[in-house]
Amino acid sequence: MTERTLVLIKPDGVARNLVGDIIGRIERKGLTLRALELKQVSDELARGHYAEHEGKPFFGSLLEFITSGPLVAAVVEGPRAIAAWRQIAGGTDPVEKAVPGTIRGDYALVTQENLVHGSDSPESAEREIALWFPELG
Ligand code: RTP
Ligand code: MG
Repeated sequence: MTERTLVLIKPDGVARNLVGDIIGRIERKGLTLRALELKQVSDELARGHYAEHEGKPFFGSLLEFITSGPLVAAVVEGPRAIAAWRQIAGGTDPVEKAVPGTIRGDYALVTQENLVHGSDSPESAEREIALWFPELG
């Protein structure tokens, strides 16, 4: 079943010049780019994107991090795209959960600066794509 998912290459990934590597992994897996944009995120968009984490102890630093510099936002499409992209990304904690061979497992050390984001369900994907790329709706 063809799905769409929202991909973010977070500010740490852009600052570390990992955009080409990360996009390459998406393309080599066989997933297709449907939208791609370099963007400085506003506090409002960051709050909307991470609404599910409001009230958690790391919420403030998460907002600060995601707005700290330009990021890359993309819509990626393919069979089981949501799970496929989360598999390529690796688990949230880049040492305890992400395994070598994944983006986080290969390139990240701390949980906040874990380089990438992917929608975690079809409902999240629909909400996030509408938020980041309203023109695709
Ligand atoms: P994402 O939403 O970015 O794809 O990551 P995820 O599903 O793997 O993780 P999630 O639980 O949704 O958390 C969102 C982002 O918040 C930061 N975080 N920090 N300090 C902490 O304990 C903590 N927990 C989460 C990470 O940047 C995580 O990707
Ligand atoms: Mg998440």
